[in-house]
Amino acid sequence: MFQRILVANRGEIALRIIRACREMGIETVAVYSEADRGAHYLSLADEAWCIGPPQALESYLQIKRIISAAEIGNVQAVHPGYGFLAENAHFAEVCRSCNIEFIGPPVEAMQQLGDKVSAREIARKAGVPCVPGSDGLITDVEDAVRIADSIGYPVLIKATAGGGGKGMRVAGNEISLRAGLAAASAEAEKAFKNAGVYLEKYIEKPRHVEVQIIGDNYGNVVHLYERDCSMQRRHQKLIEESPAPKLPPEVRERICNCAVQLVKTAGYTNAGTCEFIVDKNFNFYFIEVNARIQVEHPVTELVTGIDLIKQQILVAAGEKLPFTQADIRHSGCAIELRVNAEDPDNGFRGSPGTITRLRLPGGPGVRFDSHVYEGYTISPYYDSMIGKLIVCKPTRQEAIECMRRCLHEFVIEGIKTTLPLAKKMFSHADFVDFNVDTTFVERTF
Ligand code: MV4
Repeated sequence: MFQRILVANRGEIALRIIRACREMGIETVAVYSEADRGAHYLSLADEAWCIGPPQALESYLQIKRIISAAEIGNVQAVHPGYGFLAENAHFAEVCRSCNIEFIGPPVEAMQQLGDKVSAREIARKAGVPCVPGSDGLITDVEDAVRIADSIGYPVLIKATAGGGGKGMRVAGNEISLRAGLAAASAEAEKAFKNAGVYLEKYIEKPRHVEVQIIGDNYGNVVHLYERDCSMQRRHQKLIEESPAPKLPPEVRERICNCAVQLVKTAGYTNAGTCEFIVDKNFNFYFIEVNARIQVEHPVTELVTGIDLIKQQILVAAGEKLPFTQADIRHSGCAIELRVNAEDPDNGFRGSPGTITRLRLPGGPGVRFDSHVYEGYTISPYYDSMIGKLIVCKPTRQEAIECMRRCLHEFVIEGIKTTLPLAKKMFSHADFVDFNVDTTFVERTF
């Protein structure tokens, strides 16, 4: 087992990893930028090293600085968290070449599944339903027109190196397809240094359902059931929950088993998420793999009782999974609300600043994962999420009532937050009845 782990991240996920390590008797080395100097979570690590100025590109994204901190800190492994370098195959390679374990999937699996076209090929090989579309990258516009004619408009042009909605364009007819291909390619080249694009039939108003999986280095892969993430705005998830409401049991079973088949075929190990879209007839289609731990992992932890961060560390240290699929029980309903320092009355623009008053909710089944405290200053340099409020109750109705009670108690002053929007979402009949899809939030609020 590792004696020391470097936490190559910041904020709530850094704190989450520090906490898991402490419970496992593993020491932690934290890294921080000038903007994060003095944050209380750093004092919970055994050591903390400044790796640069506030800009992420000069600090948290600087591979050589992270590796230097790992060397100085004399660690055996690095946990990348999510975002930053978490899905950077080169970083994983550099770690392993420096004899430092990267707590995540093998480099090859990360590369294969990180490329959306190759992920689709692996899905097809694994017998996992994919959206009808092009077999590979679009190399010739006339080909694309032929494919679009056969699958029918509207089609989605997607960047193979993209993901999470980046580099996607809808084309409603041949003219917009021709224009869209050129624009999407140029955008992809600029954003990802990879102009490759592919086509998919555009599934209108889908639900977004993702399956948590974890695999060890001995070929054991289990799923930890699904999460519905349809409540999102501009590809930023706001609410995630498990189980996915109103999903027929046999669809649930199939979608979870597809995720296991897919990652087994890819030789993927450690924690990951297979993302699907589900149409109104409950047909589901594989979209992409997120080769990292995700923001919303607590939802799964609460309904399965499994500590995903600890399992990641155990798997990276070469342990077998301590459970089989038959051991995994899903019980209750967990709902997560992301709390962002944004101003809903001003286009959700960031609202950094100092928290002058903080009153947290609590009680049975309430968890708040956050690094903030009264007097903490939210930096403008990073993601606006300041914490996640997760509730777990026997039924969805009770979970919603509990979330409403928490929102009634929750006080954050000194900055604008999305709490007022959250109160509206949890009181909206369509959300309570779960008549929602990925366009609901933008349509309704
Ligand atoms: C789609 C889709 C509909 N049809 N693909 C968005 C980012 C990535 N997670 C995959 N995404 C989607 N892929 C096809 N063929 C719908 C989504 C989607 C979405 C699209 C637009 C606006 C919000 C969305 C939220 C979740 C998924």
